[in-house]
Amino acid sequence: MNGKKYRIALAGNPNTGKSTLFNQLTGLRQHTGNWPGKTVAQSKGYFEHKNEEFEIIDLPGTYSLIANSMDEEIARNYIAFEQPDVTVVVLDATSLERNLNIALQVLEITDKAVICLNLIDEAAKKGIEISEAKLQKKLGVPVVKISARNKVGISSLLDAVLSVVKGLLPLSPFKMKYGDEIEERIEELLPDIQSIYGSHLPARWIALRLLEGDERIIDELNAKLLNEKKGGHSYEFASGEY
Ligand SMILES: Nc1nc2c(ncn2[C@@H]2O[C@H](COP(=O)(O)OP(=O)(O)O)[C@@H](O)[C@H]2O)c(=O)[nH]1
Ligand SMILES: [Mg+2]
Repeated sequence: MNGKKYRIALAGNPNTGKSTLFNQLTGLRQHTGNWPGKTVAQSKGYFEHKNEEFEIIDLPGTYSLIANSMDEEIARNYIAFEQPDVTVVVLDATSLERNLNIALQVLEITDKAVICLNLIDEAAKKGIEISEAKLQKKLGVPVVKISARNKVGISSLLDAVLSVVKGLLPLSPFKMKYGDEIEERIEELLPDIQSIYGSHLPARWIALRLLEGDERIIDELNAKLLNEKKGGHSYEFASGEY
C-alpha cells in the first residue's frame, strides 16, 4: 500500500446498476451522507485493488449532465470541478443507444473515463452482441463488459480503472464536433477561459456551456474563482454576454 487514494466517480442513467457495483466494490466500507449544502444523499466508499486504495462516489443517476435538475447539477459539477481521477460511466448494455448519450457527455468533460457495460447477462438473454473492441476504438477510452450483480468482469473493470488513474493508457476520448460556426466560437473563447480559470478545468466543455447561455455555470465558475483566488481577480464572466 503506497497510501495514495485514487478517486472514482460512478456516473450513468438511473437503474444501470451503479449502486450494485458500488456495493460489490465497497462492501461494508461505505457511508452515506448528504452532498454539501444539498438534501441529496451521497454514498462514498473505499476499496483496494492491486495494493492501491480507492475512494468511490456513487453519483446521482441522470439521463444527462446539462444541470436541469439538482441531481444533474451535482453529477456534472463533481466531474467537472472536483475532477475525480477517473469517471466510470455505467451503461445498460440492453439499451446502448439511449445510454451512450451520457457517456458522450462525460467524455466532453473529462478524458479520464472508463465505460462500463453492465447487465451483460440481460443483454445476452436478449441476443444483443456488443463488440467492446469496436466501441473502445470509437470512444477512445477503455470499454469493459460486466455483470455487477453476478460479479462478472469486475477485476477487468478495475484493471482498466487502474491503468487510467496511473496514466498508463493513451486516451483519445471521442469529442462531439459541432458546426463550423460553433467550433469557431469555441476556439475564440478557449484562450480567455484558460487564462481566467486555469488549464485544469475542461475549457472546451465550459465554452459550450457559455455558448448555450448556461447561467449557472457562470455562477459556479465565478464562485470557484473567488474561492481559489480569494477575490484577487477583477475580471469575471458576466451572464448573458454570449
Ligand atoms: N440482471 C442483472 N441485474 C442487475 C445487474 N446489476 C444490477 N442489476 C439490477 O438492476 C437494478 C438496478 O440496480 P441499481 O444498482 O439500483 O442501479 P442504479 O440506479 O444505477 O444505482 C437492481 O434491481 C439490480 O439488482 C446485473 O449485472 N444483471
Ligand atoms: Mg443507485
